[in-house]
Amino acid sequence: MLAALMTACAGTGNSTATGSTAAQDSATSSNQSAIAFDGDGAYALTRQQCDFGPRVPGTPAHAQCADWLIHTLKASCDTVMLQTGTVQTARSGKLGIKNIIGVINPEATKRLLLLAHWDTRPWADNDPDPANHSKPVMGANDGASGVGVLLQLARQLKDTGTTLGVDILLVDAEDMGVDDNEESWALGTQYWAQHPHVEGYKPLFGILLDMVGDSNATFTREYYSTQYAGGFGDMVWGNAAGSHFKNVQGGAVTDDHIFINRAGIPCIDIIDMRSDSETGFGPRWHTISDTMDGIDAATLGEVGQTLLNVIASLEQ
Ligand code: 1BN
Ligand code: ZN
Repeated sequence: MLAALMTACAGTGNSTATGSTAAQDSATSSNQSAIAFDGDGAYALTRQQCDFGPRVPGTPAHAQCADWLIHTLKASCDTVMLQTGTVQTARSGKLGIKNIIGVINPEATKRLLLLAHWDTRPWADNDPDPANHSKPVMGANDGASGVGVLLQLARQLKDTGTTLGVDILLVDAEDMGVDDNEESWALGTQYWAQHPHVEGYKPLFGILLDMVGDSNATFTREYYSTQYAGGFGDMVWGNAAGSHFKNVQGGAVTDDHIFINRAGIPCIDIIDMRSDSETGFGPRWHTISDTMDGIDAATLGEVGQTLLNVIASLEQ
């Protein structure tokens, strides 16, 4: 089921951004946008999600946060859609999911897909204390951070206007997976890939944000992103804003972008991976410590600024 919920507030004109190149798949030069991304705004939007509590699918906090996400996107996007569906989880049977899509400039043929998962993991099964393994993760970083950046970005694009078509896809049920079962992850994205919100949907490429808020984040080049969409990765890292971005090859992760790529849309993952940790991620990953205490507005700011730079580059 797909419902167009609201039409409001078209883009208001040309961006004030300046930049150098416009190549879609091979540009590596930096393109500093004239628009400054507001990391504090993204921080506040990340906190607002956490204020609902863990957003575990099927819980009241999840339903309340969905309503808030739709409401918040409506203020910035031309159209907001709610996609509902049913998926099969590895551990807890069938599950109703909600994917939320904010569309900016629906008439534009040149489009960019930006996505993040908004659900949180039901089990903090990487917590150092086994007594916490059945507790839910707050998901300040793993969930809310990527969404916070995208909500703030949409807000700023509404203010400045853009000629680019931008689709913000907030996917559900990314984090219900189990070890050694790739298909048990990214259930909302797998559903969307089978039922895209627009028939024949074909953006230039996609950018997934996952765990983009930690003060010690390192954004290296994720393996599958390079395999499927390396040229777009060159472009994004060529526009990267700040020291958390490292233009070196990093590890591989089973994340939403895999299923977007399999659907024929090149997609990269901006994700905080740590080569020096056993899990491959930061110490708060899938623990009860993934709270706002670990979130840094400056890191969110670098990621948002990078997206604004990419958008300015594509507008040329
Ligand atoms: C990312 C954040 N992921 C889950 N939370 C994806 C993932 C899947 C990471 C399998 C490790 C293993
Ligand atoms: Zn997770």
